[in-house]
Amino acid sequence: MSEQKYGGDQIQILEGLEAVRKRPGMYIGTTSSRGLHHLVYEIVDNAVDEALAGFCDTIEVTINGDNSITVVDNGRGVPVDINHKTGRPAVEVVYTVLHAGGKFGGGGYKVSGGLHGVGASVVNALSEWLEVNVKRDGHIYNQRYERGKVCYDLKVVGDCDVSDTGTTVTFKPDGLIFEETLIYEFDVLKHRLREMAFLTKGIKIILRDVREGMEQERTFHYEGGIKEFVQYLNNSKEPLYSDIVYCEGLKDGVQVEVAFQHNDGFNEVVDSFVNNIKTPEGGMHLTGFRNALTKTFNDYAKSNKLVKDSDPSLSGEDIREGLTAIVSVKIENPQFEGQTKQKLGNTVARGAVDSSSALFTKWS
Ligand code: 0RA
Repeated sequence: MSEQKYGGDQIQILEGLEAVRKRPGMYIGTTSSRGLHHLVYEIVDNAVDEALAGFCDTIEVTINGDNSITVVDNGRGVPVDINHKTGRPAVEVVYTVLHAGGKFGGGGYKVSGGLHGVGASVVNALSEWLEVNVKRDGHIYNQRYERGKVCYDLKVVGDCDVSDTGTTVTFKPDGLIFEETLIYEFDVLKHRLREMAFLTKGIKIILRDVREGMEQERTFHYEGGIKEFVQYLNNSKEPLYSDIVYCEGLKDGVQVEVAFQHNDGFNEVVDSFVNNIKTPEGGMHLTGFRNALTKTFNDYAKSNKLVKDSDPSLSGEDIREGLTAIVSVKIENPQFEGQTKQKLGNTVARGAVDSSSALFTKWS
């Protein structure tokens, strides 16, 4: 274990991660199989943020033989320079300080869901061990942590081409925390990683299982983003028209994307996301979409004389019969610190509400 001498800052840091180990549920919801899988999404989220910032296009996720997970991205690499507030390398701060989100470099376009920057340290706290390798400036840097504690100072373990950059994180979830199971399920990861790829057009996410007898690999890459998501959801259905309707807009720092297509069935399948997180309870971003859709169809029908002015309006339910739609809202740089995920989600959703309703009203 660590030979390191800890100053005041370091002691505070360890207490921070100790809090995560004492009450893991507060940070990842549950320590069941669901929580175990959640760790992967947190690490992938950080790479997705790097992709949204425009610096990364490929993320590889591997389930290793010992049920540890490796996530590789080809972004800029987590910064390794000294963070002046703590006197430690930025990468160490990212993995060992609970509220390191969006603090380094600044100006990052961070919208992906999850714990917004604290995710990496939460995963570290809940892992028996975690190792990070950063390729940056022609060097390969490495550091290892055990149950959140630094094992040795960040060190250079090799060289690489200056153009070769990225971050590799390998972690083994802690059996002291995840008492139900430590076994990863390929299909569970597959489902969420595919969703992440649909929601982040252009990104390539590769999922690989190298456990003996379970070897398999899937690649998710959708240039059409949520348009392809709708196509996928309508795959086994009979669409009423061949084009998938798609629109996007940016207003007040909120990016809104909508894709939809009707099929000949009766069911309405409308999934909504805020910062890549599904919002099954809906919210005003969904209400805004529904109202806009109803108004647009009615206005079109009237102005093209498809219905008489004296006819009653088509109801929302009529218009949504057989509708498959994805509504995805992304909010830039929400400034949250040390808040629980639920509070964060609520605040994000509230922000989305105001801006996206206004936007939808304008479109319709
Ligand atoms: C440059 C600056 C910042 C982060 C990164 C690169 C970066 C972070 C991660 C995490 C996983 N992969 C990554 N690749 C690059 C700082 C940006 C900020 O803190 O807002």
